Amino acid sequence: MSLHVDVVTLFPEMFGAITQHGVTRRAVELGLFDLQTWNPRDYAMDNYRRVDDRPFGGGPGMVMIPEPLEAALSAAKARQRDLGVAPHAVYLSPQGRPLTHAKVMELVAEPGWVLLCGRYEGVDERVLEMIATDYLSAGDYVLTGGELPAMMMIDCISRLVPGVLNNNVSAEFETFHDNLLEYPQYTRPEVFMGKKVPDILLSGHHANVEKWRREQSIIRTLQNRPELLEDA
Ligand code: 9D3
Repeated sequence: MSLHVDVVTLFPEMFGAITQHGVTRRAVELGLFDLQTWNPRDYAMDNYRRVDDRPFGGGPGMVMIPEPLEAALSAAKARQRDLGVAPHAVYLSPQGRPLTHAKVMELVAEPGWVLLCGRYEGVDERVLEMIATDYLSAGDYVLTGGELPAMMMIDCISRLVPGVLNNNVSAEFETFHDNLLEYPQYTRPEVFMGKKVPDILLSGHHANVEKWRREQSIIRTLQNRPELLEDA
């Protein structure tokens, strides 16, 4: 299993943040996931390489014009088809549904997607009607574009691809399904600046350790995310 991601973006260099670092970089090196970017600017029609224009009807800011976007998206979809993937196009937008763990599980079942990152005030609606099959948001706060949400999405999906992480992720699915936050972690030294590791973790009593961790998870969830317990 390997994941094919094509990203349409005016800022392709930003994606080095995931392809050049850490677990995601290793996944690329192992051939477990590949990422290609397509810049609408390279498909601009005029001498100024223009990709934006003023919105019809007035209003602040600029809108991404349809022609270069459509051309970049078609190139991205063509690569997906060449790889034998039925293209599935996601527009990252504050108007989309917020990305959740459940949605990530749905997405990781797909062999690939095309991600469209908007800039300026947004994208000409006609391109979205023609191409976008899904609209996803990173949450209810305002960013300057879709690139960081796209990278968040790629990051959290790629770590679920078998072989990307060394440990067994299926166990991890279950803990998230419990709707509980994680328990606190400690490592050496046993005493750091006068602060000691909880005795129970040094006791070697596995059942007590498990009980303590579960209690800590519940306490943290009650304190920081009580709404998770209502869902459970
Ligand atoms: C006139 C209102 N516009 C500015 C406040 C709307 C607007 C346009 C473009 C707001 C944000 C953006 C750029 N954001 C994204 O492209 C984006 C985003 C986000 O801002 N928050 C959470 N998830 C996402 S996914 C894409």
